[in-house]
Amino acid sequence: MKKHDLVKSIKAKESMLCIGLDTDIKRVPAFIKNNYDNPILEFNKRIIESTKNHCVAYKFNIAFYESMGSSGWQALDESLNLIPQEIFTIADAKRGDIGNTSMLYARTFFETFDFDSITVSPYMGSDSLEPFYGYEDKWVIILGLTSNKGSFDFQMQELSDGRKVYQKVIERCLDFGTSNNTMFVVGATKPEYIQSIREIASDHFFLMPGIGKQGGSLELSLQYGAIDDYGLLINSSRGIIYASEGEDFNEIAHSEAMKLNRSIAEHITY
Ligand code: NUP
Repeated sequence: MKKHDLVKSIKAKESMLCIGLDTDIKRVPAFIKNNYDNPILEFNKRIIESTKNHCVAYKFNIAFYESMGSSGWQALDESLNLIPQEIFTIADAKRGDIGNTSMLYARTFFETFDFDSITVSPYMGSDSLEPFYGYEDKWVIILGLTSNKGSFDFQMQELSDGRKVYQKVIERCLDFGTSNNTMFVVGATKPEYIQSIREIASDHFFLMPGIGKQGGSLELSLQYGAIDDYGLLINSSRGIIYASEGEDFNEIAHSEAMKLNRSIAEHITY
């Protein structure tokens, strides 16, 4: 997908919402688990059907699928095929390895599965990221400053020149791609640092997880992160897909998505 198509879709739908399909078999309602061959697929099918008009992206956290073995991979493949073309898709796989192995990760998520983007870990450096850039209209989403508390262990460490590790990483990663094919993961749990990332990556999209269960601030994240072309995909996974664990889970997911869109629109002009 091209950047202007993503921006157009945000404007048309008045939504920056990315719904996380972190579909955990343990949280799939019993009536689905007991009645369908592939409950993960059926759960996703209902969530996608009820929310597709109210979000601009779906993020599949790959761990939830690979943990299920072959039925998980099948659910991933078939769920992906249910997503309308104009919705941006993310393989949240957090990959990265020596070049020839990264090439296979890229092939997995860009060819075997036709995702628009993949999340990658920059820890192994330039040659581990380059293979992901070999695809037209595909995006590389680099872990910038993550939402978890462990981000203080390495990402927040100060270097001898006064910069933090995450700042150096993001700055260096600007050399690998452009704002037309690169995004950064920036956690909504650390809004006070978002401004410093905007100073480095002024027109890149940020994929922003961490609102809801992780306690991130939607308001401050939008205040510091949003730009003229929006520049943000706000992710919510559990807060939408598990808002109800009853038979109405898809209807409640629909209303939670609408609610989140309204909360975002209080701070954004489309
Ligand atoms: O820094 C990150 N934080 C984070 O939560 C990077 C991520 N990719 N994620 C993912 O976003 C996490 O793995 C999960 O899939 C989603 C957040 O889910 P939730 O807290 O909205 O349920």
